[in-house]
Amino acid sequence: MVPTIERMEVIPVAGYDSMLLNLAGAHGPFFTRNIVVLTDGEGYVGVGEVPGGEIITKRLESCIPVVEGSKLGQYKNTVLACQHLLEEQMKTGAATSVSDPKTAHGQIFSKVTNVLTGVETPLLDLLAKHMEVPVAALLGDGQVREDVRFLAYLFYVGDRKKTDLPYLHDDDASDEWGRVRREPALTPEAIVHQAEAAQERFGFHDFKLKGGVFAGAEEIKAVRALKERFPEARITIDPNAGWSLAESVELCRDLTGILTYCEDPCGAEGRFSSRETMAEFRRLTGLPTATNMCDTDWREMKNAIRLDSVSIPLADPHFWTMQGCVRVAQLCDAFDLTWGVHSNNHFDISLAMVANAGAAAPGRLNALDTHYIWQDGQHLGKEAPKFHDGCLTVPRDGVGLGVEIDRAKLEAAHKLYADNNCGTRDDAAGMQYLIPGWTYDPHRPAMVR
Ligand code: GKR
Ligand code: MG
Repeated sequence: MVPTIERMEVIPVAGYDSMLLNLAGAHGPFFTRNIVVLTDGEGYVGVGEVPGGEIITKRLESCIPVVEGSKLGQYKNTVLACQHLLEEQMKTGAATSVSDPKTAHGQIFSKVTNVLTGVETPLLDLLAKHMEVPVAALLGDGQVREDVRFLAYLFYVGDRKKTDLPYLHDDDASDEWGRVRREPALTPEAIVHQAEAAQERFGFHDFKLKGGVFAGAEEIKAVRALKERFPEARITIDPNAGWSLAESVELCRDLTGILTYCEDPCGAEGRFSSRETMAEFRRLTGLPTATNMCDTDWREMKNAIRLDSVSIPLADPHFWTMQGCVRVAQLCDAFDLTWGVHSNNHFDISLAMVANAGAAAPGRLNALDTHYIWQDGQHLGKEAPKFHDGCLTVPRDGVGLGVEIDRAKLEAAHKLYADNNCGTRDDAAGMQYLIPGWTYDPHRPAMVR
């Protein structure tokens, strides 16, 4: 007998974050996510995690009547029915009072796929549990690896003591990473120290520095310092398209052998699209490019490929869906591109989603992005994820996503969300403590005012 989905719960949650700096400002003390829990008629539970914010919560809730009562074996048709419903809502503005606001980074904040991933993932988790296989075995052409490599995502960190916001501190004395991730990091030396501490705890071999904070030349000093300290590492910087094409070329043209690739150095300029400027950057510097900004759906992908703009599409399952991001990996494999993954702050469920997608992604992989190191210790599952040598393992004999939800932790994360009235991410608010009256400018590093 094929089980039926009896209950769909949509639970907005929050976790603690450090004062991480980026082009859009400073992360606040809390990050938010939406967790979806499905329970079927046999008592099996499937989970999924997608970006936070009320719009996504409401759109997920609007899918409940479609999902509840559906047969698990029909999961693809259930996702399809939700897609039709959501596309209709997008047209009419239903299930939300705001229509598609853009984030400061220019990526669409609430895509249909953000919500669909929230339906698709727990269905896949349930199905995999019934079939006694890992979710990776149900994706693409099946599981191709067990060890999935991640990178250390380094950030400049603001001084929380300059705010009266409830940032977490002194919460983890277990090692240097526990301490360093809550302290200000505003120099190349501090970034190298962060990298050392992250490597010691997690074993990473690759590093990504979030740029767009200080003047480009200053950030390139940090990149050079990282390469000097870790000569074997693959190193990248991501200013979220905050540099002009001319500036990006000026900053990066002599960095072959230092910068392995460059993520979103520049964006649209006047008559030229970001896919055009990225292609010019590639040609003029000889450096591979990665993006989570100009190649985020199939239409953008089609144009990025025709223009040869992107070497490493960062196909985050949260905006491509689980099946969709593996489809991107298959395309990368066939088209001599390198598959990677974009991230935002997240809990362990998203980490497991990315690991399972990575385990099913054929071909050459870039070490995958994750913010999880900033959240390590705040897992919602019964067991904490364990990195070894910079990798997470998705065992071939594992079951489902590999996260057994801890109801007490989930409830506490929801309480944190509700008690602090957490809404949509607003990095300008934190930044205004550091620079009074600060406003976002997509073409100027956050600290350059
Ligand atoms: O967490 O500040 C951040 C990042 O800047 C994030 O918002 C980006 O979406 O990590 C992302 C990226 O690679 O651009
Ligand atoms: Mg990026």
